[in-house]
Amino acid sequence: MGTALIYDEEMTKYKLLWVDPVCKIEVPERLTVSHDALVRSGLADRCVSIPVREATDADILLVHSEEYLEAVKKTPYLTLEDLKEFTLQYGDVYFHPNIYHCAKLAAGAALQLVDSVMTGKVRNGMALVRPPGHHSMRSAANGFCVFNNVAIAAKYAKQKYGLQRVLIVDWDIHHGQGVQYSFEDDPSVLYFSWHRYEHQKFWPQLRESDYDCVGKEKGAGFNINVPWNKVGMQNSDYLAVFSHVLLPVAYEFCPDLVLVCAGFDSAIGDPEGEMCATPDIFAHLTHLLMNLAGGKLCAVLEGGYNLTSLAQSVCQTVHTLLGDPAPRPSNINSPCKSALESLHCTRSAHKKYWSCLKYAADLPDFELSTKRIKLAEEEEEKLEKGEEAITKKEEVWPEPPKRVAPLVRTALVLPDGVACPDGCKRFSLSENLNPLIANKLRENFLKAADDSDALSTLSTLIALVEKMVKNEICSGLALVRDVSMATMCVVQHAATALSNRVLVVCVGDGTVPSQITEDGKSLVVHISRKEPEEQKCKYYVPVCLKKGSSEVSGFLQAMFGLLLPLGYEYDPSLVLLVRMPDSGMCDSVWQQLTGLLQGLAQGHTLVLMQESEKARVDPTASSLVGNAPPSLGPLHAPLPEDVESLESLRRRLQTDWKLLQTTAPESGRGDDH
Ligand code: Q9C
Ligand code: ZN
Repeated sequence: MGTALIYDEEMTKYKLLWVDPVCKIEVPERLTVSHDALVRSGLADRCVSIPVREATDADILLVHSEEYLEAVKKTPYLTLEDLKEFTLQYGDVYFHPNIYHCAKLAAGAALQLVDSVMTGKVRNGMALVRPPGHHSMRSAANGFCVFNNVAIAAKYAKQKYGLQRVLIVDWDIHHGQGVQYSFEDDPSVLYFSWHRYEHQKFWPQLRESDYDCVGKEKGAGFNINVPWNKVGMQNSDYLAVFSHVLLPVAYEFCPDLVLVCAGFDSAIGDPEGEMCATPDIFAHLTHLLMNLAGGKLCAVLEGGYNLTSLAQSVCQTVHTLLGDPAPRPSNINSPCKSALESLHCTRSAHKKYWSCLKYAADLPDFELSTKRIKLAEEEEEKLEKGEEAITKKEEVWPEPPKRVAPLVRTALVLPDGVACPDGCKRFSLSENLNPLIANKLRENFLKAADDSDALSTLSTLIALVEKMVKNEICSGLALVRDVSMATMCVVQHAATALSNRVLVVCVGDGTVPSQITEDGKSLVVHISRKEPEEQKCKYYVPVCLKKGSSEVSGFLQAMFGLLLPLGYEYDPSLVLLVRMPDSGMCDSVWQQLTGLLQGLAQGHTLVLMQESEKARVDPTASSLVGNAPPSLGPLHAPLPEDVESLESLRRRLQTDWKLLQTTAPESGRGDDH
C-alpha cells in the first residue's frame, strides 16, 4: 500500500503585501522548495498523487465559529488598507486576497489525506500546505494560520469514520495552542506538543503551554506539553522525549489514526526554532510513529522557515513514509540538562493519568516550580543592563546522505518445504561455499558432528550477513536448528570478521552465549522470565519480565524505556533479533518489536528463529518488509514488580547509557548545550 502526496501550486499564490518583520519568513517558496525537492529526488513519483479540495463550510465549522468564518470569507474583497486593518486584530499573521481560498485548500488537503488513508487507498501520506494551521483558534487567526487544518481533520475523521481515538503529534517548534484549545476537554484526541518555551519568554508566551497543562475535565491527561526552555536542542533530546514520554503514552492510548502537525522549524538552521536537530531526525520520528494505528499516519505541513533545512526534512519524512530504511541516527549524545528537566517535568505531571508513567520520578517541589518567576526577574535585570546582545550565527550542517534502498528488501533462509512469503526472496548459496569460512565454521561450531546440513545453513547465514552489511539486502530471517549456535556464529562473523557493532536482542528463556559481549562489538539485550544473574558489563543487559496478564505492557515498557534508547545510543550496523524457543510472545508484540528495531542500523535486521517456529515466518516477514502490525489494543497497567525491576535496571544503566536518563542530574554534570 502506498503513500499519498497532496499538493497544489495554488497554495503558493498568496504572500505578504506589506512590510512586517514578524511575517516575512512565511513565503510561498516554502512550498515550492519542498515540492521541488520531492520531485528532484524521485520521491514525488513514488507517491500516489491526490488532488486537493476546498474544505466546505461544514468542515471548517467543526472547529471554527460562524462569525469567524464569515469574517474570513470577506477578506478576498477587502482593499489593501482594509486587509491590513483586518489583520491587526490577530497576532503574528497576515491576510491576502487569495489566502481564504488557500486556507480552504489547506484544510481540504488534510481532509483528502484522511479520506485516502481511512478508505485504504494508501497506507499513509503527507500534505504540503499553506497556510499552516495549528495556531488558529475557534475565532481567531494566529501565527500565520487561518484555519486549523489538523484539528479539523481530527474532528472530521472521528465524525466520518467513527474513530474512537486520534493521536495528534505536533513536532513543530511552536506550541499549537489552537489544537490544544480544540481538544482540551476531549479524551478521544490525545494532543502531544513540544515547543520552544524558554520559561514563557518565547512566542506565543502562554502560561498554558507549560508541562503542567495536561487537559481539563474528562480530557485531563490527554494534553501533553514538553516545553523546551533552552534553544539548541539536538537529536538526542528529541529521541529521549519520544522514548520516555510520547511512545509509551501513545501505545497505551492506542490511537485509530495518527495525525502529525509536521512543522520543520524544529530542525537546525531554522530562524524561529534555533534548535540543532538535523533533518535526518525526522526519518526516525516518522518511523517511530508508523507502527501505531496499523500504520495510518497523516502528516500535514505546519512551519519550517529555513528553506534548505525544510526541504531536506520533508524529504526525510516522505522517504520514511514510503518505507525506505532510515539512515543511521546522527549526533547521538547525552540529552542536555535542560531537556532532561523538561522530560522530568512532563513525566511527573502525567504520572497520575498513564500507567506507563505511574512510577515516574516526582519533581522536587522546590526550585523547578519557581523557576518561571525567577527567570522573569533575571530577564528584567538583563534588559536593564542591556546584556541582550545577540548575534545569530549561520548554522551549517551536512546534507543528509542519499538514502538508497537495497534491491532486495527481505531475504529468507528457510528449510526445504517451508514456503517463502510473498514479497520476500528465498536466499540460498549461489556460489560454492568459501572454503576458508567453511573451515572456520566447522572448527568453531561443529567440532563434534560432521553435520553438512547445519554447516550449509550457517554458511548461508554468513553469506546473508555479508550481503546485508554491503547493503545489497536490507533485512533477513532464518529458521535454524540451534538459535544459540547461529547467534554466536553471526555475531562472531559480523563483529570480528567484518568489524561491525551488532545489537543482539534475545527474547525468551534460552541461554545466550555470554562470551560475545566482551569488547563492545556487540551489545546483548536479553529479555526473559528468568531472574538475571548479576550483570557483568555494560554490553550485557538482562531484562526480566514476569509472565502475566499484563506482559504486553511490561514488554512495551522495556521496549521504549530501555531497548530503544540503548539501541539508538549504541548505533549498531546490524541488529540481530533472536527468538528463543518457547518465548511465548504473541505475534502482534513480536511484530512491534521487529518494526521498531528496523529504525536502527539502516533497517539491517536479521531475525533468527528455531526451525520449529514455521508459523512465525509469515508475521515476521510481514514486518520485515515494512507492513505495520495491527494495533495492540488499549493496554493494562504493567505489573508493578516488572516496572520496579525495569526501573532499577534503567537507573543502574543510565551512568553508562545517557539516553536512558529521564531526570536531570542533580547538579553540575550533564552536557548542557
Ligand atoms: N520570533 C508556525 O510555525 N512569530 N507559525 C513569532 C517570535 C510567529 C509560527 C515571533 C511564528 C508563527 C506555523
Ligand atoms: Zn512553527
